[in-house]
Amino acid sequence: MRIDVLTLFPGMFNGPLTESILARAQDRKLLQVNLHDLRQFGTGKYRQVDDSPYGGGAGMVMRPDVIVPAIEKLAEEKRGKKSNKKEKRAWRIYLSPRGEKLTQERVEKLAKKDRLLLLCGHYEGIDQRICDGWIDEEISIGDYVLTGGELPAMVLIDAVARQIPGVLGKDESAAAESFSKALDRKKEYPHYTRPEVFRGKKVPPVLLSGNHRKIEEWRKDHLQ
Ligand code: 4GT
Repeated sequence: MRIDVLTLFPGMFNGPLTESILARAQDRKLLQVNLHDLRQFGTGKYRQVDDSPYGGGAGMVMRPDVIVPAIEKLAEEKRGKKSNKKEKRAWRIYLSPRGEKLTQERVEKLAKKDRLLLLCGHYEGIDQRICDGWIDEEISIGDYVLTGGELPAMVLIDAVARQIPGVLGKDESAAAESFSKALDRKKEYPHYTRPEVFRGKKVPPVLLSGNHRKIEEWRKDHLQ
């Protein structure tokens, strides 16, 4: 899958994208994330991307004449540089607290797309005309307000990437499967690992017994 991100702060993505499973997914070409600095599309000497709101009020609003050409440049259908294969248009998402809630169901739908374009807002947000004409879906990661759409975009990338076949290793997939079944029931059994005794607190003995039927039973009885 190819994901293009439009943001004023591309540097924010480096942590999450360069560690662990997301780094490995990119190395293996299962996931390609392209970060684009919105500042490059800014207007005038100072590459301005935002302006004060019509009608007055606090804060700044990101300008449509900056954002829309950027979306058009990145999301359009085009022929690949090397092959002649036509790339499909990207599914364009604006991360916003007013969007539809990001659920596992929505994540699984998004994971089936070939390309995503994620637009991250800052300040007071973006001019409404951008949403009305050039965005396919507005998504929120929860009912709280953040300083920008970057963290929500990273959450979305992480959740979608782990649905791409091959991104999780065999053990990770097995663990993930039991976790997502547990998520369906909104329940999970308690997990324990070494050491057997930690500051006087023991691991439940049944888990050390090797009796898989009993372990299964214990786990069923301790869903929380
Ligand atoms: C929260 C969310 C989000 C923000 C969320 C535009 C300016 C939006 C700041 C941005 N806050 N974006 N996507 N809950 N803030 O998903």
